[in-house]
Amino acid sequence: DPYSTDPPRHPALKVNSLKPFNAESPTAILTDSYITPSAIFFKRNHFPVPRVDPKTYRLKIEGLPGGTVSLTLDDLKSHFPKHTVMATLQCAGNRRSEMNKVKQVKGLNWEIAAISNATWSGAYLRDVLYHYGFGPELAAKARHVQFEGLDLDVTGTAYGASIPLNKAMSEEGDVLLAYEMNGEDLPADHGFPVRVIVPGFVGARNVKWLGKIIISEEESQSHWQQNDYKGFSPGTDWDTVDFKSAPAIQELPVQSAITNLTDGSSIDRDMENVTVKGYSWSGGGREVVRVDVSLDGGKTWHVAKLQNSKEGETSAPSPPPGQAWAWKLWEITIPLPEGAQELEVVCKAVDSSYNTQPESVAPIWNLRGVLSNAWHRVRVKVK
Ligand code: MTE
Ligand code: MO
Repeated sequence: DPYSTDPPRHPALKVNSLKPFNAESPTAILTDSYITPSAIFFKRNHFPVPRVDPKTYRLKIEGLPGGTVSLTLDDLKSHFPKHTVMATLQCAGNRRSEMNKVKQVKGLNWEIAAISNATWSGAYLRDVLYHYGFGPELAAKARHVQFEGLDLDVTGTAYGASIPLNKAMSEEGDVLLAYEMNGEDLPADHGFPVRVIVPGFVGARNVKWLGKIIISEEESQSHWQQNDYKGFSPGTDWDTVDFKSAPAIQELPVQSAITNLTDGSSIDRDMENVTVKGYSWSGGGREVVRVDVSLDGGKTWHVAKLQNSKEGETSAPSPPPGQAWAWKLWEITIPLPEGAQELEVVCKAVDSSYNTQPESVAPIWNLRGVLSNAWHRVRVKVK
């Protein structure tokens, strides 16, 4: 069994598939902490977890003027300043289950918790590339930075992805070669010893167990860059889809969901107020500036209170524009409408570009069930 060396996992995780291991965070406690503890951070693996010996680990970089570079873990830790970035990761398929209710899609049936928030520490990718000779000549020619994992499919092909060169080299991009998560060595499930963190980008580009970096004119030719993780029209089906016709998903659209109420549950009629809690986040470093909550399916709205820092801390100042990498948790207490038999609780977020979430799932349905970010709706009975 190639999975026999997978690490132990926290029993509270909501398992979606065991081999490979895919699990979402337990929704009820997801938003209890602003920084998700690593043990309950969602996990998305395509293959068995490669067990990497940190002593013999080498990170190779191809495409630099001086030829291939090979770094040890110690080189990465001792030659480059250590930076810490707080960033939310979200899988492209988060909330796919809602698309499945419209019409069957292909993929893991994620509910709302294929998203989590952590601090990541390591060297800036740009520092490393400049150190090994990245210069104007290469900048004029290269367009992409490819990443390959040390995890392999049955044919021996590595998990791979790429990002645009300008994201990798930008001073505002904050792309990290991370060796720590929440102040400790990366856990095996999250990429030990090194993963790339591409803040504001879809989870799939945050390659774990990083073995190789390639600076190139071409995007990664991997399955996950070319034939997966792309969005299509609701009218496109598996007979007509042309994966070449759509760009790879990189930045994700604005998102929010309700975490403390579940569909079909009930609340006590004698309660004066209803408290609603959840998370909100947008891709590309766009800051969530507002979350609207409704108890009547969207007829009337209330503005939730946003939290952008650790429990017990006063609210953190907004990051510079375009660098809001971490989610905002939100909460609101609303008087229970008199005589209501049922509530349709809804949330929607607005980001700093005034993008907001679509009202319903059907018009954004796509065959892979990605980019599922319609208003989140939860029906609750009043008893
Ligand atoms: N990197 C490697 N090497 N192998 C993988 O299977 N999965 C990707 C990405 N990086 C993956 C990978 C996907 S689709 C997601 S959503 C994130 O890792 C999940 O990161 P996490 O498991 O740390 O939450
Ligand atoms: Mo993902």
